[in-house]
Amino acid sequence: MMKKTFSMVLVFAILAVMAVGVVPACAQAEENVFQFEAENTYVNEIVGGNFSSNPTGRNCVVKDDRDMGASNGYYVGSLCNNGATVEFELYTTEDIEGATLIVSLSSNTVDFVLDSSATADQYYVIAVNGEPLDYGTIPVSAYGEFTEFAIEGITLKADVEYNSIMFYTANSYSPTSGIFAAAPAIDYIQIVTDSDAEVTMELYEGNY
Ligand SMILES: [Ca+2]
Repeated sequence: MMKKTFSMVLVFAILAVMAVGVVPACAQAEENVFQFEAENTYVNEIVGGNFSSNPTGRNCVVKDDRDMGASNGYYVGSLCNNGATVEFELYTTEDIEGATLIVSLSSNTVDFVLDSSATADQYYVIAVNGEPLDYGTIPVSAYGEFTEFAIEGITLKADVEYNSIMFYTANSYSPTSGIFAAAPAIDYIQIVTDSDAEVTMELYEGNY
């Protein structure tokens, strides 16, 4: 009898410890969202492309006067030229792993299906710290509403000069006269993380 009681006490004790141990895991991890506008990046060296033109630098910062729903009223577009690059320079107070990168994209030229495969006609690079992301495909439509696409498994580092989130036009796809590459219009990016890190961006003033 004595032995049985002791066993039951032991079982309850173990259950109690398990219950206490389970509480923090059940608590919903809080997600922090950091949003950065493309129009606030360093745009001065962009050599873009739109219908038979090559807008450069701040001319690639476009006012959303066609009601595409751009955050902050502006986006970076006219990137249809092989080599056109938009780079977000991010800082984080702590290393971050397993974050989600949200990209808000549309097109201010024609419809595209951007593809992360290097052999695809519409090969378009989105890279974090120089590593191209395997995002599959992203469709964008001409003057369509800006739409968010999520890419998982992002790592950012605290002890670097800055973290580079780079958009790079890596093709010479020509679906119609006057268009010589597939590329999106970029509204903003978000970093979504359950860590306590603070993420900021190098802001460039006076682009619009
Ligand atoms: Ca924007």
